[in-house]
Amino acid sequence: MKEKLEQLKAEALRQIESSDALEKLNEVRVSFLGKKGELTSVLKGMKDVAPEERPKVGQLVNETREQIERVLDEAIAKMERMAREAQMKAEVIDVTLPARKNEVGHRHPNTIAMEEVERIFTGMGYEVVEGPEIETDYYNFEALNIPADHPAKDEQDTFYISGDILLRTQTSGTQVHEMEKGKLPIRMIAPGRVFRSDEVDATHSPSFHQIEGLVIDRHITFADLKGTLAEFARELFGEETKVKFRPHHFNFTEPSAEMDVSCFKCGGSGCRFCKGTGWIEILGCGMVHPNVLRMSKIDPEKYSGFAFGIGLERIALLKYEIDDMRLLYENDIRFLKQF
Ligand code: 2NL
Repeated sequence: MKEKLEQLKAEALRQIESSDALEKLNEVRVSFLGKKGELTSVLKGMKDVAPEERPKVGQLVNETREQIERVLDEAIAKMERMAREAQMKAEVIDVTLPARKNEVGHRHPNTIAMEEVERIFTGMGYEVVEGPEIETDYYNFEALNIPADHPAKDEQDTFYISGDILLRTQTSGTQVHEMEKGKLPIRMIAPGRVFRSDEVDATHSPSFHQIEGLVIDRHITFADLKGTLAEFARELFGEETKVKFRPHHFNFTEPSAEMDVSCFKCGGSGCRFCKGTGWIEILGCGMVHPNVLRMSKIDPEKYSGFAFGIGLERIALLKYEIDDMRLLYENDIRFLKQF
């Protein structure tokens, strides 16, 4: 019996010794110490042992069990310690490595230009109002003195959604909504995306951005328009900037004009940038047509106003000397990073 136990112990220790994983050690525990294990079967053989020998043999069995258990526990503890050490080694952080750079993006050149224009006008006391990109024919055309069969509608032929619902071709609708509220005076700009059925080229896109402005109060004259837009041009392009107004036609304004600024590259002497003219066109403007005021329930005998429309992309292209509008929409990060 004693020999059998010695053998068992030796075999158990050998198996523990050669175990290279926690699961294997568990198997050893089950096969030697478990309910159906080797030691248990030795205990079952006690009935063949002489009664006076039994306490001694029992003690021996217990000692053997304790020894195997102790060795087993040590082996498990050692294995767990080694696993932990290996993990710590694998996860070691080299604090001397250079930090991973967090790439911070920046605003799109269109957004920079838009915010610059907004900054200038809010500085003059204007409110920034946003409106819907989907409008009815009334707000986009009718209310701006462009009747159903007017040729000006062809020029701005647009994307119709259904019936008289369309994608706005200008942000004027937002200003009409504001006039209809009946709260005067008005001093507002309406920035936003507009749509026109245009072919894509270096200066056209079916979707672009506009900033329109509207001022309505008593005694507003063309002098207010000139002073305001001249100040705007100086803030945007520099203190030296001169402005020039050329007569033009818009249905919604009378009189109407286009405003040029002196070329900020050559100062007006003529260069490649201004195509030798010394002037660069930047916006359309005029005194709000009495029909437009009347349709929005404003009495043209009591009130007058001026309005203007600026193509945002045009400003961004000029300011950043970009020669193709498509570059603004391709979103090539290498291009956009430059501004
Ligand atoms: C241009 C011309 C312009 C307006 C827009 C306007 C709006 C209302 C009443 C009267 Cl509610 N006028 N807007 C006036 C003149 C010119 O835009 O060439 N834009 C790029």
